[in-house]
Amino acid sequence: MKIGIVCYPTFGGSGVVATELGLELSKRGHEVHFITYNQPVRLELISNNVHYHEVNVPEYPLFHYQPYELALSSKLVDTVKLHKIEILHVHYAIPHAYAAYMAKKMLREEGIFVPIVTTLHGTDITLVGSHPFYKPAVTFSINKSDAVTAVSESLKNDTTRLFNIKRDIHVVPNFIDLEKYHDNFTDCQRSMMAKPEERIITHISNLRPVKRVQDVISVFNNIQKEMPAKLMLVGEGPEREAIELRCQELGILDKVIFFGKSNEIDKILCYSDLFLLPSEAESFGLAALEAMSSSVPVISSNAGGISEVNKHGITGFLSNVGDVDDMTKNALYILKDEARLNTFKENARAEAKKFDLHAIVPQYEAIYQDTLKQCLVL
Ligand code: GMT
Repeated sequence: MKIGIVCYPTFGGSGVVATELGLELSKRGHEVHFITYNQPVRLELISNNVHYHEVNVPEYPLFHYQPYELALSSKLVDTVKLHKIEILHVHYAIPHAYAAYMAKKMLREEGIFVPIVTTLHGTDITLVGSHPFYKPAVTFSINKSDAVTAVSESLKNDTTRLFNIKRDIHVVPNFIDLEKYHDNFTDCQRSMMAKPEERIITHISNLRPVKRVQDVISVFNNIQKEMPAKLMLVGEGPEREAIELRCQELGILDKVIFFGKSNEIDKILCYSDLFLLPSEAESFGLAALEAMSSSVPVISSNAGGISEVNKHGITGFLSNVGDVDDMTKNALYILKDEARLNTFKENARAEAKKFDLHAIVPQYEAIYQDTLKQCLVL
C-alpha cells in the first residue's frame, strides 16, 4: 500500500507513535510518505520505502497567524497525486484531520479518491480539542474521517462523552519495539550517572503543566530524604525554569540531572530504577510503556488511560492526581527492597510485551484494508 502519514514532527507522543508506525509499515513492504513541517525526530532513516515531504508556510506580513492547514492541504493534494497515495493516516485531530478532509474534497474534484484514517491521541480531544474554540471543527473532521482510532479505551470514552460522534471508534493501543528497549542493553553505563548505592528515578515528558512535573520533584525530594537517589529529567518545555528553581530552593539541584531533549531514551531508561508519571491527564502514557519495556516500574497518577498500561501493584502503582504522599509511599515500597524491586522490574517488562509492535501494527493494516474496501463499495 502507499500510505501518507501526517503528524507533528516534534518530541510529543503522537509524533513518536506516527513515526514508529511508518517505519514499521515500511519494513512490512508498504511505501510510506511522511507529510509534515519538519523531519520527524525519530525518522533517522529515509529509504526506498520511506519518504519525507516538507510543508512550507512562507511568512507574509498580512498574516498574524500563518495558514498551516491551508499549506498542509495543498501539500497533501500534490503528494497524493504525485505519488499515487492510496490512504492518508493523520495523527492528532488538530488540524490534521481538518486539513486532510479539505485535501480529500479537492482531490475529489479531480476524480481522485483518498480515504482518511484519523488517530486521536489525547489532548486533541481532552485539553485542546474540546475547547469551544475548536470543538465544532474537531467534531466535523472526526465525523468526516473514513475511519477513526483512539489510543485507549479511556480516550474513546472521552471522545464519545465530549463530542457528538456519529461513527465507530476503534481502539488501537500504542505499541513498542521491544528489541529497542532491551533490558540487557550493552551500553548501559549506570556508573556514569550515579553511585552504586543510589537509586535512579526518571521522568520523561515535554515539561508542560499537564505533566505535573512539580509533583515529580516533590516525590523525588521525599524519596531522597529516605535513601540515596538521583533524578533524571528528560525533555524540554515551559516548566523547565520553575522546576530548576524549585530544585534549588529544596537544595537538591546536585541530585537532579537535566538531559533536555534526547534521542537516547533507551539508554537513559536502561539506567533507571523507577519512572514517575504523575500527569493531570494522559490518554495512554507512551512514556510509561517505554519505561516498562526497559524493565522500569512506574509510579503514576490514575488519570485517563494510564491504568490500561501501568497495572496497580504489579508493574507499579497508581494514585489520585496530586497525591504526592501516596506516590512517595508506593515509590519507597518498591525501592527499599531489592527483591521486590526486581519483581516489579520483571513484571513491567512482561506487561510491556502485550504492546509489542508486531501485534499492534497489523491492526492498523487491517483498518487500512477495511477502509479501502468500504470506500470502494460506496
Ligand atoms: O502529551 C504529550 O506528551 C504529547 C501528546 C501528543 O499527542 O503528542 O501525547 C498524547 O499522545 C500520546 C501518544 O498517543 C499518549 O501516550 C499521551 O498519553 C497523550 N498525552 C495526553 O493525553 C496528555
